[in-house]
Formats: sequence, structure tokens, C-alpha cells
Amino acid sequence: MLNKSRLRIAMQKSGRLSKESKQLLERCGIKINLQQQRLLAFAENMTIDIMRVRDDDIPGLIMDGVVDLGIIGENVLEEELLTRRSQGENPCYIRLRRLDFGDCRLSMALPVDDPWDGPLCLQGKRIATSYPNLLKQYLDKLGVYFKPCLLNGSVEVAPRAGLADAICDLVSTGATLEANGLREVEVIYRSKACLIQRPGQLSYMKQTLVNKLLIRIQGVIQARE
Ligand code: PRT
Ligand code: ZN
Repeated sequence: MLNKSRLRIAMQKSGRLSKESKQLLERCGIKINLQQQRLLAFAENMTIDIMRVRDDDIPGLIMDGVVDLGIIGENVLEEELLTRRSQGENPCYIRLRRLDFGDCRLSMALPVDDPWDGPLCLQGKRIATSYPNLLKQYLDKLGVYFKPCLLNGSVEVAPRAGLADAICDLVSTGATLEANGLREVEVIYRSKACLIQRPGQLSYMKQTLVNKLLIRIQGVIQARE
């Protein structure tokens, strides 16, 4: 049964942030019993429930006040923020702190043999991405008009498949770009995982627990530095 007095924390169910999110919470002393298929897990020793969802759903769950805390990549958070603003909403959340995992960058990449002399040469080009709003924000500031090609996976194949001239995708080691005959030409956004809180006031009990968690997270991160 869901109990509203328990602090609800959303984390990615399975993916690049899930292992380290779980590890962070465990190092903060939260005993979580995660069963593979369960959306919801209960902490055994604290008044905390863990919701395990797709990472893309976490910013919305926070902005809509459905969960109290969330661990999410800044790239996904910022894209959701820009999407909601473009739809006339005024999305709110509280950023508690940046975390020490989930490092990546959102970069422009071109086929290795294509010339590059700065972002202005993207004028009028078709660019494949899963982050159309972050890309638009970046190119708008430079006065560059582009044609977006929205893909939610396999973005790096788009130039070879004739779907786009360039891509704007997440990079960490660069191996995926290299394997697809692409080269990184410009970083447009640097991202890490972060901890966010829903807007509005938490109950005294929840706020006390959040304060305690923040002190523990600080300790865990400092110990790893
Ligand atoms: O299923 P769900 O929707 O929850 O997960 P997802 O598949 O959408 O996301 P997931 O698990 O791939 O990534 C979650 C978050 O991890 C991202 O939003 C980023 O904040 C962060 N992150 C860190 C990365 C990477 N590094 C990363 N390298 N996310 C994706 N990649 C991909 C990238 O898209 C490309 O396909 O890895 C490939 C490039 O990696 P390199 O090492 O070859 O450069
Ligand atoms: Zn996702």
C-alpha cells in the first residue's frame, strides 16, 4: 500500500544511472530490497519508498509533485524543462545537488570526412537528435536555423542511413561515434546525474529526512573524491 507520509524517491529502473543511484542510496544507509520486476520498493529501515521508472519519466514525476525526490541526468531534466516551457507551462523543481556519476556530454558530430569550421556551417542542415530542445536552444543563440530529425535511439546511424547530415547525441568515451564513422566537433551541454526535489513544502518529517540524506550524500561523495 502506498503511504503518503513516506518519502518517495524516483530512480532509473534499469540503465546507465540505476546501479550508481541504488549504490548511493544504500551508502546513505537506506536498506532497499529491490525485486527485479517491481516498480515500487520499500526501505526496511527508513520511511522511504523507491519508485523505479524510465529515466525520461523522472523530471515529470517531480515537476507534477508525484514523487518527492528524483535522481536524474541533467540532460534529461533540462530537455523536459525546455519542452514544458515550449508548451506554455511554468515547470518548477528544486535542485538539491549535483552527483558524482552519470558524466556525459551532448555533442554535435559529423561524418569524419565532412568539413567543419564552426556551428555556422550547420545552417539549414538536418540534424538527428533525441534532445531537440537543448539543440534548438544552443543553435538559436547562434542564429543557426536547422531541420530537426527526432530519433529516440540509434541516432548515430542517421547520417549513414541518409536521414540526417549531422547528429547531436550523448557521448562518454567517443567509441560509438568512432564505430559509426562520425567525429565529435562541438560540445553543446555537459551533464552529470543530479538530485532534485518536487516544488512545494515537504512535511516536517519528510524535510528532516531529506536534510539527513543530504548530509549523508555529502559524506559519501567526499569519501569517494
Ligand atoms: O530505459 P530508460 O529510458 O530509463 O534509459 P535510456 O536508455 O533512455 O537511458 P540510458 O540508461 O542509456 O542513460 C541514462 C542517462 O545516463 C543519460 O540520460 C545520461 O544522463 C547518462 N549517460 C552517461 C549516458 C551516457 N553516459 C552514454 N554514453 N547516456 C547515454 N549514453 C549513450 C549515448 O547515447 C551513445 O549511444 O552511450 C553511447 C555513447 O557512449 P560512448 O562511450 O561510446 O561515447
Ligand atoms: Zn530514457
